[in-house]
Amino acid sequence: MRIAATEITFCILIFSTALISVESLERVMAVDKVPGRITTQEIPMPVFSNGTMIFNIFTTQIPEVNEGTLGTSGDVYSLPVMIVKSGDNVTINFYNDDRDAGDRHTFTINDPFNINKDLATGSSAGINFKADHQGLFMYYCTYHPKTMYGTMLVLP
Ligand SMILES: [Cu+2]
Repeated sequence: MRIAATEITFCILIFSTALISVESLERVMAVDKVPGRITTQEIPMPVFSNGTMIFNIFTTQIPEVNEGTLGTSGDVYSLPVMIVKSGDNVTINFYNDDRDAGDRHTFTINDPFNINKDLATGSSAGINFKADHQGLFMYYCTYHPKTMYGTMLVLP
């Protein structure tokens, strides 16, 4: 049986259409896989600020972290995120509630706020400052910076 030229052409057409479809699909998927691609959208930020924001932050520990075996402390802050508005008067009540007597912890933010409160076990302090710089700022403990940190977002 002889295959007509039109049938071959038809088969090639079907095959190439399928290839184009797969190629197009991959291209679309590749676009979505581009690393670092940023899409923007407006996200409502519920910040109930009346000009004064008060946070209570405790030292705490991730349960079952074996410092000797894992080679890291399990110390963390009870609050990893703070959101305030620019111009807010911020009060942070910081409590060193560590179970191990003698473990010091700090609440530290570098420039432009330059806060560094160093507390012994069982002590607490109130930290007051004005959120007069917008942006995202890290806070951390100088003794346990690998595990004990958080971010403060100061909205416009
Ligand atoms: Cu610490």
